[in-house]
Formats: sequence, structure tokens, C-alpha cells
Amino acid sequence: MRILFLNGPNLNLLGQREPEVYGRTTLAEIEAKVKERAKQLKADIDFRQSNLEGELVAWIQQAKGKFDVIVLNAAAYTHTSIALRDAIAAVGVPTIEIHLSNVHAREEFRHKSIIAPVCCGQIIGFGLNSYVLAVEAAINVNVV
Ligand code: CA2
Repeated sequence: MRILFLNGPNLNLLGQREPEVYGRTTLAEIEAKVKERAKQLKADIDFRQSNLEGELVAWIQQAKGKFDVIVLNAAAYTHTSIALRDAIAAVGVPTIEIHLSNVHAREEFRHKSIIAPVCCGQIIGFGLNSYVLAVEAAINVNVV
């Protein structure tokens, strides 16, 4: 099982800014936790972050044939990006949408996810644990 974790804009700032919203854990620490759980479950992880919408689109396109599942925290692009939605729909690699915060308990503009209809599910609001839960969801993605 090969899982591609993609992280969108500003997630590289985790642990450095707005700890009251996003906690004190850095993205590197999240990556380490994800890899620890994946090792237990015998999954391979590729973990990336980009501030650029086009780079995220390219990574989604390139995932075909290389990864079994994509786990995507598209950050603010969740709420704006038709390009990401089209890429997910086009490649046909099962994609799980995740968020650290409970977007439904925040500003109204965060309640709408453009990518949700083309993802197989969402894991939202569990902080760092959203990422760990996503490893488990990815492994069981074909189990109904
Ligand atoms: O809760 C999440 O995981 C989000 O995807 C985080 C995005 C936000 O736009 C989404 O609505 C929900 C923001 C990521 C920015 O992360 C920062 C981290 C530290 C300081 C500033 C921003």
C-alpha cells in the first residue's frame, strides 16, 4: 500500500504561528507520526507540502500508477480550487480529504469544500490525529 500525503498552502507554518487554532505540532512532527503508524501497518508514505496550486495539481496527476491512495489536506484551496477537484476526478486515485481543525465550527467560507464530492471521505477536526486516522482509512479504502 503506497500512500501519498499532500499538504497545501501555509501548512509549512504549523507550530510556528496561530498555535491556538492549529496547535504546536510542526508538519515535520506530523510526518514522523504518520510514518510511525504506516510502518506498523506496513504502508509506504510519501509526504509533501506545497504553497502552489499547480504543483499540487501536478502531484495528483503523477500519482496514477504510483500510489494506491492520496490523502489531501488542501488547506485554503479546499474552499476555492476547481483545478484540484478536476485533477482528483481525472486521475481516479482514491482521495481522502483531511483537516486539522473542524472547518464547520469556523468561518462560513470554510464550510464549503469544492473537493469533497470527488473524495471518498473526509476526516476533520482531530488535529494531528486526523493524519494518523487517515493512514488507517487509506488502508481500508476499498472496504465498504
Ligand atoms: O484545518 C485544516 O487543516 C485546514 O485545512 C487548514 C487551512 C485552512 O485554510 C482550512 O480551512 C482548514 C489553513 C492552513 C494554514 O496553516 C497555518 C498554520 C500556522 C499558521 C498559519 C496558518
